[in-house]
Amino acid sequence: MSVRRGSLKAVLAIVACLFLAATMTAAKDPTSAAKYCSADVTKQKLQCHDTPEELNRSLELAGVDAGKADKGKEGFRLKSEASAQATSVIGTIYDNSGYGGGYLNIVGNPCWSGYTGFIDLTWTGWNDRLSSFIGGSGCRLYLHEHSNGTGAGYGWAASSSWVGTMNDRTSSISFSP
Ligand SMILES: [Ca+2]
Repeated sequence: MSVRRGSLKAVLAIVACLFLAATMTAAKDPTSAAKYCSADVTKQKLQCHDTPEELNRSLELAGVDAGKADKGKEGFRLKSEASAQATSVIGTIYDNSGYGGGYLNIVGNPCWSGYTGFIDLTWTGWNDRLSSFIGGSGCRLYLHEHSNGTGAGYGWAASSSWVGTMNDRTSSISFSP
């Protein structure tokens, strides 16, 4: 009996160690998992994947033309959208400068038809994270320090390989033609 208890304790100790190790690894690099994301501002829907290929495959399954979705530089359309105002990628924000690292495709109404847009980054996991961005679908971007479109700002710009003082500080973004 005591042998069994001893081995049970050992197993519990190993499980505890593994859990601790996993927690510590996650704390070191919170962005290591699911680096490639897409957020639809019209539906408040977010999806993230470990590789760009997985993200594109998932978008394809959802009816998105993934052929043009790579890096999100130009708008792709949701085939399932029956309305004239199909959503497309209105901007892509990147973890690193020079459009490097993980990225978030922001999907919304295209700006070339006169629409303006806004995204609060706090629900996407991309708060205080972006270092560069590229606009899409005729959109220029304006970065805000706070989630409600206030605080310090940067823009308007169609793209920026380095956002300077707004690096890792952006909490919401406005979109405009
Ligand atoms: Ca960053």
